[in-house]
Amino acid sequence: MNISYYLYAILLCSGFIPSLQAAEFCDDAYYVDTTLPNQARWDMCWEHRAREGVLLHHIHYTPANGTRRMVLYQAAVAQIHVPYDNNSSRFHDVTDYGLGDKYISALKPEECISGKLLNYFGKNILCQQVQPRDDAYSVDNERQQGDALSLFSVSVIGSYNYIPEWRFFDDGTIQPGMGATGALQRFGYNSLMPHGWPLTDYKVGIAHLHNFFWKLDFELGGTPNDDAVEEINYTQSDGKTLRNNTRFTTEAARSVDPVQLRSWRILDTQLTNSKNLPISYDIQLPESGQRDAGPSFEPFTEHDIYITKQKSCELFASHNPSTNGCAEDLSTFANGENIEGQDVVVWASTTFYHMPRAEDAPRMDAHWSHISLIPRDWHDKNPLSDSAETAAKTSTPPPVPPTPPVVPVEVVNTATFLGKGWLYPRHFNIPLIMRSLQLAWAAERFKPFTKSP
Ligand SMILES: [Ca+2]
Ligand SMILES: [Ca+2]
Ligand SMILES: [Ca+2]
Ligand SMILES: [Cu+2]
Repeated sequence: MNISYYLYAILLCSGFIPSLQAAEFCDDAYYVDTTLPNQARWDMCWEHRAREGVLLHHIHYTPANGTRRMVLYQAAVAQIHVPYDNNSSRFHDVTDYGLGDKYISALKPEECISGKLLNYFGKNILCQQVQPRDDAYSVDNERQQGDALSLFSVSVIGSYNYIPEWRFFDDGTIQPGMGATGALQRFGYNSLMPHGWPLTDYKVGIAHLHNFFWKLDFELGGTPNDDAVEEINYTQSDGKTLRNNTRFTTEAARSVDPVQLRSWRILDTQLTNSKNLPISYDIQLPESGQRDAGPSFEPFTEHDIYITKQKSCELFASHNPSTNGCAEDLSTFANGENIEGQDVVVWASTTFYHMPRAEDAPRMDAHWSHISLIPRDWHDKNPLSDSAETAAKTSTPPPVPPTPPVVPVEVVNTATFLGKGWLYPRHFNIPLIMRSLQLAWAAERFKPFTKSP
């Protein structure tokens, strides 16, 4: 043992040198370990694959001053499906080309400002950055800046540059995203006008969908066989909104429902926070304004989210290698198997409908699609706030707002308008009436209340 080792050991014991946590699940070169400015920490391993491009595994989150727990065992892009409106091409970019190997770009330092480039066999393919993510919260005079760890790569497939990005927020939120930029891929003559948009004389940009799929193999708390998935719907009755959670016992294929405010969550049936509520993650598909339920020969497009029992050969949402009897796509992965006490996988998707426009040339803007994974009861309270429970602040109610001036409402004969096809008398100042009601309600609500002895 030489003298420098002694010196290092003394410094380490005395706390002068931070102890570097060695990667448990991969070589140090493929280990990402980031502590964000407010002390929340994310650590995980990454791997390069020809089809998925960069795949992440053993994803752990440690809240500021909290417990380190695994969230996802593995997470990857599972397909980019691009059917064109004139049915001329229906690309399955991840399986039929790939996000990795020759399709993954070498990133330059200027593409990864203030970040760190991670390399795979001498090629810098992944950018690791810490980025501000706007306010974590802003209450009274207290403002907390939020930050996120971002990991992105770039893959060039045809004329498109895809940017798979994973953002890990300091509050535990995970936002898988996909940017699409580069240039338009397909054009046609004027006869294709119904399937696209005129760009120049005799040239029509053909419209298409980008269906993005992710395979999310959650493993909450590092235990795979005790995670369960619920669907949450809300129904309305007499002005009241009622919540209804339904737990899946078998594999499921489900779709967004904006009317029922539908979302899903994965929860651990054993681990709870200090309030005895199961630790969980909400799964939200908020960009549901565009959907693709394609032709019958693409049954995997029928639904937006699939819950399946983990199978190592089920890798891609479509064009999955069906050798050795493996199923071909999501519609057959979800074949009714029991998922109670099993290792479950969530396949989530979102769609971007791309109608070309003049602005798409000569350089197409990066259009982004996201899904959101948000902690629910993972913590005991907002992990970024040191404030005591908020109850204390409600002891002093805010001042009662001044009574709004009375504005005469002009009543007109509805029949006049009904005759012209109007459904309500438009001379009513609806916003003003709403505002008056709102103020009256607020005045009532914030009256100091007295507790009965
Ligand atoms: Ca678990
Ligand atoms: Ca199955
Ligand atoms: Ca799992
Ligand atoms: Cu496009």
